Amino acid sequence: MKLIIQIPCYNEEKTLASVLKEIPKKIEGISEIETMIIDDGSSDRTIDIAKKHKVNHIVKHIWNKWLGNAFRSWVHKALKSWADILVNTDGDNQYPSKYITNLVQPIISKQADIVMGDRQTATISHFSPLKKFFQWLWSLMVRTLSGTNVPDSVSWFRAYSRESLLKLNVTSDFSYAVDTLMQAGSKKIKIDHIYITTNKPTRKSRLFKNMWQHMFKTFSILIRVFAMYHPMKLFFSIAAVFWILAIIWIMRFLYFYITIDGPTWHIQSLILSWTFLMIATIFVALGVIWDLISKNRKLIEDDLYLTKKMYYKKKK
Ligand SMILES: Nc1nc2c(ncn2[C@@H]2O[C@H](COP(=O)(O)OP(=O)(O)OP(=O)(O)O)[C@@H](O)[C@H]2O)c(=O)[nH]1
Ligand SMILES: [Mg+2]
Repeated sequence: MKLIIQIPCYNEEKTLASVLKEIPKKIEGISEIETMIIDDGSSDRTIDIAKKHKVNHIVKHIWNKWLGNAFRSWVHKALKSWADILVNTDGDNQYPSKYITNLVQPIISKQADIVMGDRQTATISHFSPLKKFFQWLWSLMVRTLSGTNVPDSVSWFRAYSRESLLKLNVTSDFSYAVDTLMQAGSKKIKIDHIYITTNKPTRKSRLFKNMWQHMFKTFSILIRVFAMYHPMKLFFSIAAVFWILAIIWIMRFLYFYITIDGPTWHIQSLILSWTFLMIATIFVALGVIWDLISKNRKLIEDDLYLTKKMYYKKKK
């Protein structure tokens, strides 16, 4: 079995060497271990450091294309290089590389197709209580919407089987963290997790300026991907809210109509109720249309899976 350990790099000259040095040289059940970096338009010496440490695959984006696009590049390279397992870790040395050995075990033993490193965020001393709360809330939301049981949904420390890489089609540009989990849930790709600890922070996040930006960007991806795979659930839930509002206002109108005023007054309630009903109908229609589009997407993805299987097949 061949394992490729991939490190996305955006100006990581200071920490890349320490990540590379700690990567395990041998893992039971793995016959080959190779390393890969995706340099996403770095302006520092990231590439020189990678070359100095004999990284096997160096992919260079000449300008910064963000992590979602980088994901597509490294999956393509890994599949082309016959990787059976792909591991992702961070270039800032956030995740101790010693855990890679445990991370790949469920894939080697065919117990799972994706394995996540659970940082146990509630125990991280440098996280503020607010950050811990939001990390917990966020993971709960991702778990609920994706139908998975991942405890730490934004952990970048992950292992993927070749099969899962063939099935995942990331379309978000900014990040792949949520996209991959939502797809794994709806495509019934088995996810497992192991407990890990993290190293002390070496710098601030390059991906997000602050927690709010993180929440906003990833939430918009979450909703879009959820709509892609579960359009009926999303649009019918929104329609239900407007149905309830319509019912409340029509009841108000009827109450006054029957008990007090007769037909002349409270006509505004009737108009409001009618408006809510029309909005609800629009959302139902959107749900049906989006559902048809999503069915087509499923067929296209099935086709893509077979095409990728042929394209990335080992030549004898
Ligand atoms: N391809 C690519 N990688 C990036 C980009 N920005 C950051 N990275 C890399 O993605 C990994 C995660 O970025 P970090 O800045 O550590 O962000 P984070 O891990 O979410 O934040 P912390 O938890 O604070 O470390 C690192 O290896 C970065 O070098 C980018 O624009 N493109
Ligand atoms: Mg990091």
